[in-house]
Amino acid sequence: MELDYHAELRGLTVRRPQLKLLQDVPFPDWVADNWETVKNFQARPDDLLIATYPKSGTTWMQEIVDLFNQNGDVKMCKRAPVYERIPFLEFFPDKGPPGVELIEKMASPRVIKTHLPIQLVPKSFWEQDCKTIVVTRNAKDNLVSYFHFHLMDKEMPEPGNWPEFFEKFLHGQVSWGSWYDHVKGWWEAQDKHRILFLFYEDMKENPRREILKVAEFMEKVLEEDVIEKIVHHSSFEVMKDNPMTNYTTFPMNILDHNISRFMRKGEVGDWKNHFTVSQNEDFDEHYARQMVHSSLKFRNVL
Ligand code: PPS
Repeated sequence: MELDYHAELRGLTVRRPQLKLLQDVPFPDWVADNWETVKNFQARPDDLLIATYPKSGTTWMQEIVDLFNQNGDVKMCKRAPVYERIPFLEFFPDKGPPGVELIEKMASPRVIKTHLPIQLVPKSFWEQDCKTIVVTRNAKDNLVSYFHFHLMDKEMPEPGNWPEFFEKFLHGQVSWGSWYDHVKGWWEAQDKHRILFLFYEDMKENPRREILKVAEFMEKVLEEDVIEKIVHHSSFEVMKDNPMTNYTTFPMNILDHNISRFMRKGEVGDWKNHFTVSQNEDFDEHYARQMVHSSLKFRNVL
């Protein structure tokens, strides 16, 4: 699907952004430079937020939620690319409509994507008591996926090579900051806000079970055949071949699928193909220190 601004984006010489801090959290400059607009965003009570650390299953959840909202009508879910159907709150492309603008034009009930850590979510979401679905992914696979995404997405800061990116991720010197702070922040907010907290690994293990949790949270009662359809159409195999979910509609000079596909592998445990033995030891030690006081437990993905 060719959108008006795609042609303009295609004509651009793409510039990798710098990282800029917002309340000590690093962001691509296009988030930091537009912060007032995001901060002042006005949520509505029936807005549903999908909040994730980047590369932890956002697009997967976006498709599941849209399938629910369309009662499993696959054709309706192909009406536009996923990034138009469920816009990204803090996204400000060099050309084309910012996420906030797309959201403001949407009819309620709106579904909104964000990668913001809990402390930076615009306060109107909490004043309106909005619901949030949080998806998290084990740190090792999240890191590997994030590295590959940096390689292919020119809207992300220069990643450096794998060992360099590995160190930056560990120390939270990447866009949207520390994975540890992000997941712990959302975990701890569960007693304050209406949050459904899910794990990518659980979704892989038993998508139907996790999809039913989403249905309950969204207060959706659907026939069994619709649930089955949602499970099928949100599977990695189907989503990777669907142009409306696999980001191939986005201009290639920005998202270069020849370097790495957006729907890359969709697996649990891919970190083993990338971590050296010594990186793994360093990672485990660092992880234990970061997570020692948290009740948030990820499964060991061996
Ligand atoms: S983003 O850019 O932050 O919105 O990316 P996000 O969607 O959070 O993460 C992309 C990774 O999720 C994988 N993915 C899936 N895995 C399993 N099933 C489904 N349906 C699915 N959809 C997307 C995608 O392949 C990326 O992970 P990697 O490990 O890189 O393959």
